[in-house]
Amino acid sequence: MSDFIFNKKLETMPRPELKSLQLENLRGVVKHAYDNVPFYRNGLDKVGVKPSDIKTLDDIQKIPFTVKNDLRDNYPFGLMATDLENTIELHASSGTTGNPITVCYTQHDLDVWSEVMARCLSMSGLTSKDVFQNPIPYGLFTGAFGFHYGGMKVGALVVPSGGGQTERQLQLMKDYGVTFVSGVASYAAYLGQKALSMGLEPDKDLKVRNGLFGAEMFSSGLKKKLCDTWNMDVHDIYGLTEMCGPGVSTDCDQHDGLHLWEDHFLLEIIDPKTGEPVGVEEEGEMVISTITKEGMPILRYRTRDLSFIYDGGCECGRTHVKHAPIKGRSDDMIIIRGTNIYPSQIEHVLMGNDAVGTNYKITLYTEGIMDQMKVDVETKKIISEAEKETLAKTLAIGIKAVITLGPTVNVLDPGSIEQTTIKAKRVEDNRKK
Ligand code: DLL
Repeated sequence: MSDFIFNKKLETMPRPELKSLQLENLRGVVKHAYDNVPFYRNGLDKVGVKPSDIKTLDDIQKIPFTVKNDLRDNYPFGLMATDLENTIELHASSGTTGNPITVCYTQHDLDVWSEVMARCLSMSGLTSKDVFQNPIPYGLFTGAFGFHYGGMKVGALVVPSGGGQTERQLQLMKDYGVTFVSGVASYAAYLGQKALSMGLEPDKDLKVRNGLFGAEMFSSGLKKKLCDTWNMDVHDIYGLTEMCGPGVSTDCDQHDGLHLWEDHFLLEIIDPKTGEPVGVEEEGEMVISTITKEGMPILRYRTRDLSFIYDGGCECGRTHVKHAPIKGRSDDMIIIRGTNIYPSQIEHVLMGNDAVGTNYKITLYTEGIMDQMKVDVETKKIISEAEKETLAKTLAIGIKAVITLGPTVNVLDPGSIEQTTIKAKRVEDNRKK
């Protein structure tokens, strides 16, 4: 397995040097935001903090948090720190409620994005020898462009196949001898399932041996299923529109935590209830600051994503901090009959079963006065009705053991649950409010 370090100097920089570079960048970005963005100037003035008060990395705690609504309230360009004239690309998240989160990049921002993506892709095995298919819709969503720029920087042959047309994607993969695939985790799973239904055996008929996926809940069970179906090494990439898009962190060949690029981002973990920092290895909400962004710097962004920071170094030689794979979003938590549940707990049970495919859906509904949960799940291969019944019982027991609540489980044939091309909608809440 290749684990080429794209930027050896910066990725393996001794920690004291890395921390001093991080502080220099933090001080620079706070001044840039204060001087150019009224939202940050007013926020800092309100708490009586001047950019010159940021003397240590811990001083970041003096800066107020930024939340999603701040971006929505300042839609579309109110948080820009440069003139639009200096920006050359715009991206936005889908924004199912309210204004879409919109970000603009200067040439410098695109250079940084390409650099961090090149690091993530190299860490996942991409080299200039690879044929790299990028099956993500090219558009406002950051996904496709981030991977594309990073792939070009590594020098791989990038196939910008875009979203959808799954059969064609597989045909191109075969024709071009594709060796590396990217994408949204659930779509990668769907590609594998579709290949099987077309009579293709991805592990034998295709040359894909490495994949880098993310953008949504990505449990270890789903990772394992992807590895097995494709006979490939699977890496996890994290990122969000507010920071740059994909490229904030990725796991190295140790597959034990994601390295976050500390020369460009600063990660804190807080207790989501109190806003206070939690200790190393303690789970909480990720708060991230961009520390080299020119166009739209974001300070202390409350991501709502739950994770924890690892203690200690990494065998791979990279010195940048590692965080655990995202457990879920604090706002993903379902409260049903007084029980708090994360969808990832259910995904974990489903993906741990060999007969189960990769697609599922959780529906919450009200029956009489009781809230209920239904889990629809596809099998990997077509099985008999009797086998489906047995599997449904096994899964219901497994789920109950984890969440203490027994859902109705419906086991369905492969391809029965609707597949979307960007992010999968895993939970539908139809409860009477
Ligand atoms: O999803 C950027 C991206 C594209 C990341 C492609 C990776 C690959 P947004 O649409 O703004 O940006 O959504 C960001 O998606 O706050 C997380 O809740 C979730 N997310 C992203 N990556 C992961 C991951 C892109 N690896 C939101 N594991 C984030 C779990 C993830 N959740």
